[in-house]
Amino acid sequence: MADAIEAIRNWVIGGKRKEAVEEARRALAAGVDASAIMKDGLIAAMSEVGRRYSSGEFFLPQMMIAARAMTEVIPVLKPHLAGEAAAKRGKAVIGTVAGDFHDIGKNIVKMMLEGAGYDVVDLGVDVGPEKFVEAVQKEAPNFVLMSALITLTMESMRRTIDALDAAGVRTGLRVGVGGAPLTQKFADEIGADFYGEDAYACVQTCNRLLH
Ligand code: B12
Repeated sequence: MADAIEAIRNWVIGGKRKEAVEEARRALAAGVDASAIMKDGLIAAMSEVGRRYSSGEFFLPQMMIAARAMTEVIPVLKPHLAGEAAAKRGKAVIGTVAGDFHDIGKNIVKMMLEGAGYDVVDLGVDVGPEKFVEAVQKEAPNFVLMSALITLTMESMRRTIDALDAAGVRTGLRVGVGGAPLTQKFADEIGADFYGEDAYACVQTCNRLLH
């Protein structure tokens, strides 16, 4: 079981998408838990890729092919992660903030929320404050969820929260933030309602806040 997860992790790090997908299918068929593949296989692979990029062992093309391999394994896991499709719970608007094109984490959060019964309106990547405000006015969601992976783009979260406040749409709306460089401290500083370390924490917090 640990071997299968390690193999998936290594295929993803090496950008071998066909092998990663096949290994994931085999592991699932053998009864390996999909969330363990997600956490210890895929997410761990991306941490290692980030480490190698920082240390100069990897360059952008290697980071890109690893990301593509990860993106292809996710749909294989999806049916096994969705769990009990609960009755519709609430609505969330989600996006990666302005200046930032990383969307793997955001897509996982979206997938987990949908699996837990939420309607999720996905604004995509590079989403500016105005677009978040417009979406809130149009969709009347329970949650606005913002993702950022680059330290510099975290400031877009603050601008978006300020814009939501200025537009007077914050009542009854909970703003959640996440992404690898985020911290609870930063979330508090910018006036977010919550920070989530991972997609599981995000779903749990949304469930708690709705009740
Ligand atoms: C894959 C990757 C890429 C891919 C992105 C593919 C894609 N479609 O997303 C590619 C190769 C395209 C890329 C490009 C770039 N990247 Co990049 N990338 C990464 C890498 C290796 C992994 C990110 C990832 O997908 N992680 C896996 C996911 C699952 O984790 P996650 O996003 O954190 O999400 C989880 C949680 O954080 C949480 N979460 C996420 N969002 C939310 C939202 C809410 C509301 C909540 C509650 C929770 C939550 O739940 C998720 C699942 O559990 C990171 C390294 C790292 N360690 O993060 C660098 C990294 C983020 N990239 C970096 C850089 C510099 C870049 C580039 C600028 C490189 C360049 N020179 O062009 C460009 C950015 C262009 C842009 N403007 O966006 C730097 C950022 C440095 C910094 N301090 O700001 C990093 C840290 C690499 C490094 N070590 O230097 N990148």
